[in-house]
Amino acid sequence: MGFPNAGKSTLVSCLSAARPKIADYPFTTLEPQLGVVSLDRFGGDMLDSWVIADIPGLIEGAAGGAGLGIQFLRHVERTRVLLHLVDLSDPITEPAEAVRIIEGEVMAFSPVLAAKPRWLVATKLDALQDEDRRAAFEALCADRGQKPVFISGVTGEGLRDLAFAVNAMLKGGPGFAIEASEDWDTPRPDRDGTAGEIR
Ligand SMILES: Nc1nc2c(ncn2[C@@H]2O[C@H](COP(=O)(O)OP(=O)(O)O)[C@@H](O)[C@H]2O)c(=O)[nH]1
Ligand SMILES: [Mg+2]
Repeated sequence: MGFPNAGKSTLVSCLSAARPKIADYPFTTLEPQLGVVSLDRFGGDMLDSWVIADIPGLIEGAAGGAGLGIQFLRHVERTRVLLHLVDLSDPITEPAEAVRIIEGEVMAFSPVLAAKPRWLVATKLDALQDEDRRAAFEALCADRGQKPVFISGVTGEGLRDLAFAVNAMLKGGPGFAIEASEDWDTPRPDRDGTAGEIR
């Protein structure tokens, strides 16, 4: 999930054989598209695979019916983890703002979705202009106990790690959650092994 143009369909096309329409204008994706992500593609085991769903972009006001994306959110209520894509090359919207808007819509729309593990994924790393964006994204991730994930559909950077981490998480591993701290006084959202769970 993410804003229109965040790179969602590109990610699906890089990870799977699905070929959703990709274009430099909002709302290219009009209906959810599914793809099978086989780790085979990244040098992993042929038998390890998971399904990714591409959904239309969300915009501010989506929970109230603006745009298209919200109609499809109910289709993703069966997913185990939400990948929230944040376009790091966006010169206008800061990562924190982009995340705040999308999360607000998801929470307003569905407590079921809001309770799911969500991982932030920074996209278009190849087109990053402003290093402050990278630092801001890293800070956001740190706040949530998540390792920062950076990808590029152009260079392919980060795609293999993402494919493996989702696969591992679906098998009960921590995914991108930062390891439980040794400090037992500090409650961690990932203690029970469901990891990636975000406050
Ligand atoms: N430079 C760069 N452009 C990208 C990347 N991923 C997507 N884009 C471009 O961003 C635009 C929107 O991509 P798309 O995947 O359709 O976004 P969606 O609306 O979130 O599905 C298209 O012009 C893509 O070619 C990336 O990793 N790097
Ligand atoms: Mg799309």
